[in-house]
Amino acid sequence: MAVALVLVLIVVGSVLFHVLSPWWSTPIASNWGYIDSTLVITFWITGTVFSAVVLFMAYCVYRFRHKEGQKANYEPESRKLESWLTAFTAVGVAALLAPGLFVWSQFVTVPKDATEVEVVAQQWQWSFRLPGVNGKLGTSNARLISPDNPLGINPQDPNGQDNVVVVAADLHLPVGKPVKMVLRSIDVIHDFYVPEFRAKMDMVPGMITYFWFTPTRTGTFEILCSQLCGVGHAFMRGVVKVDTEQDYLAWLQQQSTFAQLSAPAKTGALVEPAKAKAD
Ligand SMILES: [Cu+2]
Repeated sequence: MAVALVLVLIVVGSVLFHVLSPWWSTPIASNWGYIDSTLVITFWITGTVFSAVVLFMAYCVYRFRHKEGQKANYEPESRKLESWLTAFTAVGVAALLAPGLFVWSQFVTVPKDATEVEVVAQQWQWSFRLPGVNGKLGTSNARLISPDNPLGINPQDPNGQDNVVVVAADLHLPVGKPVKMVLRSIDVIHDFYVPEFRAKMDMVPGMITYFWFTPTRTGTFEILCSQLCGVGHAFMRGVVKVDTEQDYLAWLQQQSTFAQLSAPAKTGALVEPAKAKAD
């Protein structure tokens, strides 16, 4: 009797903890409401099955408790019961997986008007690269990384010259515009994660991974690394600021391009006035 009661209390406690818990998702700031819906569906299915199984256990513990002179039937096989359990489990697992597959297909199908933004991870900081006027990021290679070229941008590629380089500083994005996040790592596996965007993706050395999203509200959001990447992992934090179009352009004006960053070192000359920084 006591065991059955404990099992019932575990179910009631778990459901109450879920409903009353203060630890819930941060308010969403992207178009990925579908990811929240998928999580809610998963909670409903796993919660229902968990409650049903544990309550059934409690019922059995109580109903078939030890009684003097009572002997259990031995029934090793039940085709009917096995068919039911197989069908029920198959439907449950399909219902858990199917919504995720739909969301995943949208997550990696980038809209044509999305702007590419590159994120480069390294132990233990975040850097970013934005395209110039032609909207293209130049090619890059980890072998080209040097103190003057921290992201390894190919100096021979004309598309790379006007790329905006932001090393170990905040990333700004304009609100309401789709962005394709192109992810690279230059040492170990990291993972770009902004909880409010409901989006995360591993960054693997030697590979370029990506996802897309549209920021839906302005604000300051924290970037976390979601892969244990060494002793500084916990301090690998960054900031994304989602700005109005006007604020975003003002910020962009103050950033340096790859050509500006590499020119003084090569020629010893100042950058051209037309390309000079606003400050
Ligand atoms: Cu990391």
